[in-house]
Amino acid sequence: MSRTSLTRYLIEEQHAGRINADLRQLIAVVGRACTNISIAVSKGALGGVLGDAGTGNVQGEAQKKLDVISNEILLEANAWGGHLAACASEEMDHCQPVPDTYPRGDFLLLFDPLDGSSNIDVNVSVGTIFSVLRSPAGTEQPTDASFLQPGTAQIAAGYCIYGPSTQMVLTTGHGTHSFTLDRETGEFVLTQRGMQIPEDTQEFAINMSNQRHWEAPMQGYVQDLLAGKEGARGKNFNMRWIASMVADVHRILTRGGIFIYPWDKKDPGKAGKLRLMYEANPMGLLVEQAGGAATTGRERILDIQPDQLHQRVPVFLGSRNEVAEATRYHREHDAQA
Ligand code: P6P
Repeated sequence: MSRTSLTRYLIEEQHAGRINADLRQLIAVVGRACTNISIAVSKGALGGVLGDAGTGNVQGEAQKKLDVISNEILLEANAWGGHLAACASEEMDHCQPVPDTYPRGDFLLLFDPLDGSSNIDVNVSVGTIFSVLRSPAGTEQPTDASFLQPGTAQIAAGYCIYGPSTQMVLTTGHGTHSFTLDRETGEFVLTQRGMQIPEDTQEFAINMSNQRHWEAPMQGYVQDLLAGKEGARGKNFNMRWIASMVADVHRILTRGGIFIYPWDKKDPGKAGKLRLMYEANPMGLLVEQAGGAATTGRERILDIQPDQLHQRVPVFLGSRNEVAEATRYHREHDAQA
C-alpha cells in the first residue's frame, strides 16, 4: 500500500483548497523542526542536553536545557521562510516578530516547545504543542496583542509527541490526523486519518495530590468517579496521570478518557496551571475535531477571548459525554450558589 507522507498530505490539502501554500510551508517547517527536536531528545544523556539550563521563564519555572534548545530550533526554522509574521512561546516573555531582514507572511505561530520537560530527565514522553493564527489585517509590526484571539480563530493546531515513536497529530479544521516519523527516511507518514475519541470513557487523568485544594463541584465529581459501580456513576473508573499533557492527551485521542487540570486554591490568583494560548487552545481544537469536547468546567475553551498572552485556564477535555458530566457538576453548583 502506498504511503502518504506529511508532504503529500499537505499538498493534497492545498489542491483541495483546504489550506494555502503558506500554511502548507509553515506546517512542513514545524514538522522538520520537531524532527530535529526529536533527535535532540532521543540522545538523552549522550547528547549532553539533560538537566537545567540555569535560567527561568516567564512562568517562573526553571528551564531545562532542552526547553531552550527546542525553542531556538523552532524560532530559527521559522524565521526566514516568509510564511510567518511572528512567534510566541511559553519560553519567551513577549512575542518575537520575524526579523525585518526576512520577508513576513500572514501567520502567527504559538508554541510550547517542550511540554512536560520535567519528565525529560526520567525518560518519559514529552512533546511540542503548536497553534497557528492569522496576523490581524493591516498589522505592520505584530505585538502580543496581535495574538489575543479566541481558540476558534485557530487556522491549524497540533503537537509532536516524542515517545517510543515520534508522532505528529495535526488539524487544519478538517479532522484530526496522526503521522508517524520514519527515522530512516526522516519523513512523517500518515498513520491515522480521522482520529475519533469515544464519546464515553472509564478512564480519568488528574493529579490527585491536589484534591484537598479543589473547589466543591470538583470534589463531588471525583468522589463519584472513585465510588465506581456502587456510586452515582454506576461504573468503575481507572486512572492515568503521566504529567506530560501531550502524552495524556495523545492517549485520550487514541482510546478516550478525560483529562482534567482544574483551578485549585493552592494559588487562588491563578486561573489554573495550563496556558490558554499554546496548550489549552491547540489541544482543545484537536480534541473537538476528533469528536471530543474541551471546557473550563464552565465554558467552552475555544470561545474564551484572551486578555494576556500567557494566561492560564482550568482544563477539562476528552470524551464528549464525560466532559459534559464534569461540566454539569460545576454548572449545577453555580446555579445553587
Ligand atoms: P503537575 C507539564 O509541566 C505540564 O505543564 C503539563 O504537561 C502537565 O499535564 C502538567 O504540567 C503536570 O502538572 O502539577 O501534575 O506536575
